[in-house]
Amino acid sequence: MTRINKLTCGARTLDLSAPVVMGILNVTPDSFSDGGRFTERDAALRQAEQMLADGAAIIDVGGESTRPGAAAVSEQEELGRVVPIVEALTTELDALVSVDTSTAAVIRESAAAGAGLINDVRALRRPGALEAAASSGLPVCLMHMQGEPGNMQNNPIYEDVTTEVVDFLRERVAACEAVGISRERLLVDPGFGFAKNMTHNLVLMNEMAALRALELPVLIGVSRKSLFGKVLGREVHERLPGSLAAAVMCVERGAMIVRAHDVKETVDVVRFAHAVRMSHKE
Ligand code: 9MG
Repeated sequence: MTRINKLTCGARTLDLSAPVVMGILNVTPDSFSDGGRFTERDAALRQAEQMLADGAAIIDVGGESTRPGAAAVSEQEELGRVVPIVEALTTELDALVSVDTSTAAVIRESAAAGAGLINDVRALRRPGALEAAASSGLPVCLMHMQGEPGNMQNNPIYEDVTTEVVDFLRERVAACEAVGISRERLLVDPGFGFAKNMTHNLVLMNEMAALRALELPVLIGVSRKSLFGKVLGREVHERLPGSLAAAVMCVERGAMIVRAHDVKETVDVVRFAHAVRMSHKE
């Protein structure tokens, strides 16, 4: 199997010779304490600066909440939230920015503003998204999800969750290749917490090494997810230990990018898990 060690992300390069952490920067109205675009921009810059100092290799900017039941956002609103922040992070912090979006116009305008990666929880299934991603020239992370964030937790059903996730991702990789997005530009993500109950998430995590069959870098997101509420009975603010344990298990099973809120702690556990994986008898 050929391992991809470097990803060209627009003007920047992402080194994937060891696993890295992607810091989460939500720019939804409830993400910062007070309103007003100037304050939001400033707060976003400060938060991103801290995540970079803590060791994040990528900052993932999202303007549409993907939580179950979250309100839909218009294209104009998403553009207004995301694009100025992408521009600020790339020009003022020289950051490698990924954009968490499914919207064709946001993909296009974020790429023009300097984004380096598209992170799509809908795996480019919205109208125009495949074509927008193709013409952006950027790498794309394709995530597995059944349904939409609004209805995805309404009794998701799988016969074999891992096989179905791998088959879905294989089909989306083929759809990308059909519009000219080469495999060198693709990453895959099993979509923990998206249309999966507690057992689906646990089984998928245990069997995650099956994604290696796709021969593409794997990104995962587990940070503070409701899985830790279900398995451990923890509230959102108490989920760091569970999130770190899951990050380690995913790196052991081959994940190369870990999406996280708590960057400093996640960088440490990812580095340690990688050191163990790479160790050999002298
Ligand atoms: C935006 N977003 C929220 N959770 C995510 C996850 O698990 N993976 C990816 N790629 N994006 C996510």
